Amino acid sequence: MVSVIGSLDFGFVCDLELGIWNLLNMRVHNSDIEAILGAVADLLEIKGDNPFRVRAYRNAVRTIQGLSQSVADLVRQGQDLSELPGLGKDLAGKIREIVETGTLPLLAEMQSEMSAGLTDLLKVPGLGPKRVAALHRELGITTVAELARAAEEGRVHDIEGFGKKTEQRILEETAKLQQRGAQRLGLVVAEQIAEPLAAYLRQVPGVQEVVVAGSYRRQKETVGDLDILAVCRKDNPIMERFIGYEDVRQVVSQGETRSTVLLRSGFQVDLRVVPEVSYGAALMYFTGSKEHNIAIRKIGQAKKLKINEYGAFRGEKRVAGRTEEEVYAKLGLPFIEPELREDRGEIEAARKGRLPRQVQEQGREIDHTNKGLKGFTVLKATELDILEDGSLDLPDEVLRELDLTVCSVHYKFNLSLKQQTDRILKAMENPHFRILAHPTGRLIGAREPYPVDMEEIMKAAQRNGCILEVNAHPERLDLNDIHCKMAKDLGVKVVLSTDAHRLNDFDYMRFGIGQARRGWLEPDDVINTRNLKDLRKLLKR
Ligand code: DGT
Ligand code: CA
Ligand code: CA
Repeated sequence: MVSVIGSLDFGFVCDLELGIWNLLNMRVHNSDIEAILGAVADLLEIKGDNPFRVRAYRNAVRTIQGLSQSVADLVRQGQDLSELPGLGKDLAGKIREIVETGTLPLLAEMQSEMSAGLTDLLKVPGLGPKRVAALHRELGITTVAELARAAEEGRVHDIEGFGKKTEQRILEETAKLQQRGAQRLGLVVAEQIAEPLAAYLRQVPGVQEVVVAGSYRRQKETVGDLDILAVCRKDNPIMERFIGYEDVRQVVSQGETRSTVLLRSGFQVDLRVVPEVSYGAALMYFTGSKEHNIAIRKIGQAKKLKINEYGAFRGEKRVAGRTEEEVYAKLGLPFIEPELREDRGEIEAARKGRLPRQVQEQGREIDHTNKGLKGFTVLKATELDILEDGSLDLPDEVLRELDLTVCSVHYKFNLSLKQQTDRILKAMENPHFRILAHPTGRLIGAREPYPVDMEEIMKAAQRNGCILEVNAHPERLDLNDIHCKMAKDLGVKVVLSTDAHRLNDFDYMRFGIGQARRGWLEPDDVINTRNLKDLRKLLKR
């Protein structure tokens, strides 16, 4: 196991917080960098600058488009960008500047010198930089709208090299361009926008859950807009925080439970706030697809159930809505994975128990991978919700195939101490229960731990051979130091885990180690220290 000696000094902690703040709030996406470099190339070309210089910028854009990683992450990791194909020292420095400041002074200079709308003119099919330059010089045109008007008024065909045919084409193409409006985003860019925004919203105090629904959750190949769902009370400040997000350019509409904004890129994001009782129904509704929803509602009608984003209703009475599983179950269906929800036969398959077995599929893939690995083994694991009644949210026949389960309370934090404790104790009786994740559910500075009798839980863990997590994420640190000590005293083993949602998060391990050391734990108390054979023994119940 890694051991950490000494402590972090204050300056470092501050830097780190700034770093996280940057990451969440002012992230520069690859698409931003591409847009800036592309705009420079366009303007240089319109100006008639050195063609080699123009090409260098175009090549840089292509290089970034081909990256699967975020350039901002690479810079943060200290990677020398000039090692990337097609990037010289000069361009690498400019990209760094964009990552660090969000802008490029060179572009601003050129724009003030030339006019920003000129780059949009290049989007008109048939117009290259030379023609754009001529339109600008002869007619002072700087935007697509101005060009459309000039073509309408017949002022374009007189310019040398244009003619009536070209003018007619410009008229048609500018009309199309103005209609088409915003573009759909690919999954990589959508993810670069969605995940930091969701993480930012999760930090708002009192927010229990934030999910990006819509076509993004269905993993459709392109995404028209983001549909974010948050669970919290109506009086929560989340809407204020949403419209205050650094990347927001324009607030299209703002309400108590629903707001829409445009980001700097012009991309639209909808946020809806729903109460816990409607969470599953709302998630289903806003995940879509629309076609799937319509088919689902029809099945509901046949069973005299009204299904909408607030729940499944029999008459006035809400009979389901808290989880998606619950709503599907009311319709006599098993849970249908979001990726399948396109009304392409998935409902029929669900009814007949013929949905693709995606958990098992992954298991087979892991078996296959392990055959090709030496000295390294991938374990099969999953995180499970502990439902309100203490059951786990996957059936036993799936759980049986796994090496490891991580079980956690993700909703209904407001039960009484006895109810919450009983819920977890009941879950631990399931023979497939292995690890209790972030056992108190606290988010430091944002959410209090839910009331729970930790001593009872630990005693049950000891009896049943369950393991407690020390979640190393700096917002959680759960178990905390005092609870680590308690686990040791009661003979309960712990596991350190980072709750990593991205590669860099693995570095959080050091904070978990810090808490474990503060709780007097030794290597023997922590199952991460075991070799595979001993680990497997510990994971058996
Ligand atoms: P997109 O944004 O074009 O990539 O696709 P979606 O599926 O994210 O669609 P969007 O953003 O218009 O709406 C989000 C979800 O809301 C959609 O998947 C299903 C639901 N929804 C929207 N409009 C309707 C509707 O008219 N009827 C029903 N049943 N559901 C709708
Ligand atoms: Ca959408
Ligand atoms: Ca939408």
